[in-house]
Amino acid sequence: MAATQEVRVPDIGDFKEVAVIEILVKVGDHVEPETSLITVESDKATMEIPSPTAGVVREIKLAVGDKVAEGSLVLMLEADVGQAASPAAPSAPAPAPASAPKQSQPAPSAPVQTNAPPAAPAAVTSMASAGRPVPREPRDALQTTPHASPSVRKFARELGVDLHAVTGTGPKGRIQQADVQALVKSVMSGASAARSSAGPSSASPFNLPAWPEVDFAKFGPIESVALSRIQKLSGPYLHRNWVSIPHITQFDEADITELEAFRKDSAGQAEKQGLKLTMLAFLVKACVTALKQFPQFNASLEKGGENVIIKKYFHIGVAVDTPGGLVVPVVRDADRKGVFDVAKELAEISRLARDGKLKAGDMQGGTFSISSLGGIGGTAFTPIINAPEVAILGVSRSQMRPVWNGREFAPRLMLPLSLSYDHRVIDGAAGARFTTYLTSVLSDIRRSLL
Ligand code: CAO
Repeated sequence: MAATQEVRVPDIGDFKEVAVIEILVKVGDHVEPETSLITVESDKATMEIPSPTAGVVREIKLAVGDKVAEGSLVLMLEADVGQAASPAAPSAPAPAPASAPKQSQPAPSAPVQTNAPPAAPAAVTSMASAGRPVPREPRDALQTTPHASPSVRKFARELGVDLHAVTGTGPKGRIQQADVQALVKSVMSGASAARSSAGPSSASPFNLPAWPEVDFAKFGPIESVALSRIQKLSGPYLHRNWVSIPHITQFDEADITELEAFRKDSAGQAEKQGLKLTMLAFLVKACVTALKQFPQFNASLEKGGENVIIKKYFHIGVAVDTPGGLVVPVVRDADRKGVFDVAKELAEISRLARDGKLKAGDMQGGTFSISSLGGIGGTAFTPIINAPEVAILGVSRSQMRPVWNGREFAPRLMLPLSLSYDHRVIDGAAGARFTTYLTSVLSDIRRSLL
């Protein structure tokens, strides 16, 4: 007849009293050697206590929340016939004998045999030798390690669920099996995809935690305002570009003291032609000069990512802020236009954009974009690349600043530039060379003639 044996907490190292946080089996369950029976947790770690042998759970001797130590009775197990019919368990918890394998020793792959040395306190020794407690990550690591028992981890692993994506509803935010199931269910029902397109939440495709659903009205008065039509249309594309392009942003400053003086000198002449000669027109021309020098910035990555398509035309997109949202009309063949023509065209496309009269074709075919916030303010920002382009120049507000010229500080008008580029196509060194060259062109616009 099968023997019922006590299963006790084995040697768990230095821990004197640890809390039972999970009971992983129930009466009647058949367990195998190494099956996890309970999970215990100290201040520093959680670990699972495995079964020493195969058998049927007859009685569970503790409850969640109980404090246990080495030797505490876990449950009564009716060992399978031919399995570990160990000698009677000690009546009181006993320390594992010196000969019993310790936590630091590797656990044997096979369960303890029935001919275990009679001197060994059966349950404890069996437990310690059949399967040492499996420590989990230290609690210190919980910032980056999800808080879950080994069995839940195993469950998540089997389903291919990254526990970082799961919100734990257990005590201290511990992830429970039901939480893993809930995430799988929401992904399968498409809820995550919906969340992903509704906001920057996205449990999919990055397995991020679900976007918090907060009842803001609980904290104060609120008003819900619909996004504009343009925001709704462009949001998913901005999101796609932001998450799928490895952006690097290179910052630099151009000394535009002379250029600004030239612009002001030419303003009268431009006015006679009925146009406003803006810094932006010069920036478009300077960028074309730099793009000719660095063709990989006037390019697109071919689908499949094997080739880069270098474009031999220069269509510069310009971000325009409109009451309805951001649009990016394109100045075509900017290399073939003089700065006055570019200024005229910029004024025209900005007006059309603000009046909502741009046609779809006006916003297509761009090879490089400029986003200028210089008229508003700021010192730098990180523009999002306008795919399938591979780079975009952000322009912030110029400022007169003291600049050391080798002999003294001189007042110079400095223009901050923020170049974001696709690191799959452009190396960091090329990014820095591009902005260095661009700033030299802006500092001495005669370079654009070379
Ligand atoms: N530094 C200092 N002053 C600047 C400047 C700069 N970099 N750029 C423009 N200014 C000045 C202009 O000289 C002008 O001054 P005056 O009125 O005294 O002549 C004033 O700021 C306003 O300029 P503007 O904005 O009307 O004209 P612009 O040519 O600089 O820009 C446009 C045109 C269409 C780019 C701009 O109106 C715009 O919409 N910018 C926003 C783009 C945007 O939203 N980008 C964000 C993308 S990321 O979400």
